[in-house]
Amino acid sequence: MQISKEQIQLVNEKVEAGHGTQFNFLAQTLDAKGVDVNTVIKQLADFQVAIPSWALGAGGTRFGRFSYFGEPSNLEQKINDVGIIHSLTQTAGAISLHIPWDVPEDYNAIKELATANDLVFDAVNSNTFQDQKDAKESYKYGSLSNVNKAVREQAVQHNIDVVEIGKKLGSKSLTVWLADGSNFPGQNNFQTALQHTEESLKEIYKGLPEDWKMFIEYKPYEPNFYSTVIQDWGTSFMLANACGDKAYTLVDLGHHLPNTNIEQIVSTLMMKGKLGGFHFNDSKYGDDDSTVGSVKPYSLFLIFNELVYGMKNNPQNPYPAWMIDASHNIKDPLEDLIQSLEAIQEAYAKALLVDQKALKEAQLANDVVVCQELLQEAYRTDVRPLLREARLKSGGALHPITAYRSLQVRESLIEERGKYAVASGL
Ligand code: RM4
Ligand code: MN
Ligand code: MN
Repeated sequence: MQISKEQIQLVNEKVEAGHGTQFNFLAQTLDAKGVDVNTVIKQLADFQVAIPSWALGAGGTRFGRFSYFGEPSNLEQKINDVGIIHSLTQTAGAISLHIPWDVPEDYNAIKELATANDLVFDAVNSNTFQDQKDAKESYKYGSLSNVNKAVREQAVQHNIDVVEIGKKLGSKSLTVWLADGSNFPGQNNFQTALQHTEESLKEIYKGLPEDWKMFIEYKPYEPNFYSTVIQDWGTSFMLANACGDKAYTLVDLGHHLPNTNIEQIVSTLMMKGKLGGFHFNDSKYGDDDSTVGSVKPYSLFLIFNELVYGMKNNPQNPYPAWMIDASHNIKDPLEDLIQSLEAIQEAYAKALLVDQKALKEAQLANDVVVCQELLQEAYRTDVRPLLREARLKSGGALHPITAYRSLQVRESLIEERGKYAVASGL
């Protein structure tokens, strides 16, 4: 199923008048404060976030999985799902593939389908955390860090194969997330594991095309219970530096221990020109549990404040690759992704409203109270009319969730694909 511009227009017409009043009021208020509203709207419209091919089905836990029905069971259908989200939000203009979950069969057909859905291919992700059916070696005791050279070589080769797949699709980056670590004290020699990982990453790096980037993701726990080889941003940063200029750290919001100051990590990495990729999600306890901004929206805003600062002041840092990395246990994945996109745009818009000049002055004067006032002034602004205006201008829906429901998207997908179609992935 595809959603046409006309369908969206019809749904928008019903609520357009109300939007106009709200938008004009906000635009006047911001204008009086010296905000260039048109520039903010353009920045919002330009901000595109990739959707991972593995987030379109219901997620689960080791205890169970509850389908939302009509899930996409092949890559074509996954691209269609992202196309639906993009047509409603105009914010999800890219898809990120996980290999081997989503290896294209017919590359030209897949590329054409993506173009028809107004999508490009973002980073390709390798998978050395699961054993594949005909694989010679097992990753049970690690992949790039394994004590066994043959296992490391297989894992390196897999990453190089993933790059080859990405090249055919027009991707320009490889994301490496390693599950490597140990389950019991004494199981691994930490130094050997890190040494092997560095050597393996350097081998992969050698196979990276000139105009590509390699993103190294970190995570403190899971699936191993005792130690993780790339446990934190410092380890990732160190490995990226060891590899070279095309290697970067990737920050996934769900990959931090409680109370970690993620905004400070973002700031440091951007200053050093090493923040390459970014995975959005929110969490209370663990990894990729919740909708972006659903638990800690103020933290998300503070993180965006640093991202906005870095994008303006750190030309040494490339424009980061944005992706949602979330799992949807009980919600319709498409609705959840739409909510996440809204939260991302909201935090971004609020960060764009921070009066950076006044903030700097207050910081130099050590006026702590004014510093906080300035951040909270921006945070407390209801920016949703700006988001709606940006969507309206780009041909998206004023209210994507309402439109999704009134167009009966899930019902059509169930009809098309059958109730029990299941998506590949985790
Ligand atoms: C990991 C990590 C990676 C993702 C896998 C599926 O926790 O966030 O980015 O590829 O999950
Ligand atoms: Mn991630
Ligand atoms: Mn994760």
